Amino acid sequence: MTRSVIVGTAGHIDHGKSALVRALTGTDPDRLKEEQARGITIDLGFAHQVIGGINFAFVDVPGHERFVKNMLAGVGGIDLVVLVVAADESVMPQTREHFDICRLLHVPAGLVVLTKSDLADADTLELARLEVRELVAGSFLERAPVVPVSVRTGDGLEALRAALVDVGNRTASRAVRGATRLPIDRVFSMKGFGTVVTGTLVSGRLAVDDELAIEPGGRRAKVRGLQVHGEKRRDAVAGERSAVNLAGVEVDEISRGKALVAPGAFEPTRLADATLELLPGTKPLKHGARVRFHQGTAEILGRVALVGPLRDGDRAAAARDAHAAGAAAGGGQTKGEMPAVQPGARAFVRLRLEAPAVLARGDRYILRAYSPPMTIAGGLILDPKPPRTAIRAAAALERLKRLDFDPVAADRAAADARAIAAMLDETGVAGMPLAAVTSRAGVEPASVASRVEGLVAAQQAIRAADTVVAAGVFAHLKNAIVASLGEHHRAEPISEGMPREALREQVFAHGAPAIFDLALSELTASQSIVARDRVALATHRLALTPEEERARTAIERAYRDGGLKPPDVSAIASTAGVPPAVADRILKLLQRQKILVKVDVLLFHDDALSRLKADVSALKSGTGGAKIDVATFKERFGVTRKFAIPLLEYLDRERVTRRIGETRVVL
Ligand SMILES: Nc1nc2c(ncn2[C@@H]2O[C@H](COP(=O)(O)OP(=O)(O)OP(=O)(O)O)[C@@H](O)[C@H]2O)c(=O)[nH]1
Ligand SMILES: [Mg+2]
Repeated sequence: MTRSVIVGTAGHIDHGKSALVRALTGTDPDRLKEEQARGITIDLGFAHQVIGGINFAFVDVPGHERFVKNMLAGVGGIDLVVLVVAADESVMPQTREHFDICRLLHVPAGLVVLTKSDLADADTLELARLEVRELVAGSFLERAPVVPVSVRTGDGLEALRAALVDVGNRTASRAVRGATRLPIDRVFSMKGFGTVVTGTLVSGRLAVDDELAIEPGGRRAKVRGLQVHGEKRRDAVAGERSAVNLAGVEVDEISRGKALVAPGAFEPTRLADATLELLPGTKPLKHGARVRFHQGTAEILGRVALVGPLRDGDRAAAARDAHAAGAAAGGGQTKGEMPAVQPGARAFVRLRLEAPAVLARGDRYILRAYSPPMTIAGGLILDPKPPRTAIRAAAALERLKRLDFDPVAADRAAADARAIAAMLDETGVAGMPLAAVTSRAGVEPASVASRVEGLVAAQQAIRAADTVVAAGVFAHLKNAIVASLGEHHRAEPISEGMPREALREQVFAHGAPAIFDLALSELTASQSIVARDRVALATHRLALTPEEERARTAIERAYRDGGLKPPDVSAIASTAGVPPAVADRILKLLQRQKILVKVDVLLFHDDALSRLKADVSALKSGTGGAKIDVATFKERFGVTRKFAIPLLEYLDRERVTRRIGETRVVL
């Protein structure tokens, strides 16, 4: 299969981005009438071309400062940026802004094209080259090729193709094993097909007939057809721009900013904890500032709450500012200890969004000021479902330091394990379903099991069925079971133990049943408890008071003596001289111990019933024959009809007899 590389253009308005895409692909990415009339790009444009064996998909973005929002929707999924700088104008405001966005989003690779080289003399070209070098110094583009090109004369196009292939060959492929996720950048209706969405498949794979979800909203949709680069396909993998024909949704139910995802893999969220890097040359970012949050193809309004500095150096800058702000306010008190992030500084923040976003740990995002909407910051999502705890506390900062990580590090296992462990500590008895380990902890579905196994082996977590809990929670649960049983035995010494469900309700009502069952079986294996219908401490022995002991003897004797004509339950208390409450307890105990057996509404001594079964069975070989009816039964066992009917039915149930019409056959 040909390798796919997604190339985004970037750069100031009118610097020749669209003209360059057209020269490379033969397709004019400006497809809107208004774009063609005004000669500017307004929305994203797309084109593709195989060059040097690589399938390049171009996402052409607008340079106009008013359309940075659209640029942001296009830049999210790119592998490689072509930073376009007109040789005759050199570096301009949106050259810087687009470059900052690429840097903050950690676009992995790129190159610089000095366009309109035909309009610049050698000195002007050299000046532009110097300014570009200065701009990208110390960044991911520091060593990138800088290629002068003229689409007018065709000069440099061959060199550009060679540079694209060279850089393209070195880009890493995307997370094919990740959960399926396609941020939607276009939605339209196609005659005869219905709803089509397009976007870059940023992780996972897609295939015809897949059942997917559109988030936020949870709308289910089925993939009816698929195209990659204008070619019909059965499936698409991460890193490919795809057009997906969906069954089951209308065009007006979807819009740019939503995402097509594997059901359950991404839980939409309005709250996220993240790192933040404020661009130098911006204003300090105040706690609570209203911002425009951009991730994937979505733009969502929200506010930034500051948790704390990322480094001690950042703290110093913050403290100086707090001091200065206090002095400026006439020496008055400043609220909180960290009123603002300083330009160029980094911090841990909590993002509070005004609408739900589809986020995963490890996502990069961009912030623009609310007004005027300039790009001011970017960062990395650390936790897309943080607990709603206080954020200005030292513990909150410690927590985020524990969650901080490098998403492109070659070995993510350690960071993943740290994150899962931290999240398990917070989820407590509820634990995490394995599916949440993907969305919240940002672990690829294929790696979830091994990450969790690692934590289990390190005795940090316990897994049962599809739930993981912290090892501490599990140890606590086992202690609570033992403590509850101890208390139960003290309070009710003649109970054999607690019913399982009652015990679970008491010690683990909000926990996963599988975890509770695992605790019971571990405690059973270590011979601490005995768990049947009822759960008891292994050391538990029934302890009757002398009064209860007397009652037990009296009641048992009454039933034994009664045989098939047992005493009346209500009469028993008075005849045996036992208080009704005690009699009641003892009757229940004797039934639990299976010394008394309930037949219909009557109680019989087990001995009497055993004897009856033996006697009836014996009829088969005796002279009376193998048949018995109610009258013979009454006579033979000396019981009235009141007892005869339930007893015969009992014998049927016990398979000693079988009823045929009015008589019974002894089996
Ligand atoms: N002489 C010359 N003109 C060029 C060259 N490349 C582009 N142009 C012209 O520059 C103008 C702007 O080109 P576009 O490709 O639309 O610029 P853009 O960067 O896409 O602009 P926006 O998308 O609006 O940001 C057009 O009139 C092009 O014909 C070039 O190499 N030489
Ligand atoms: Mg353009």
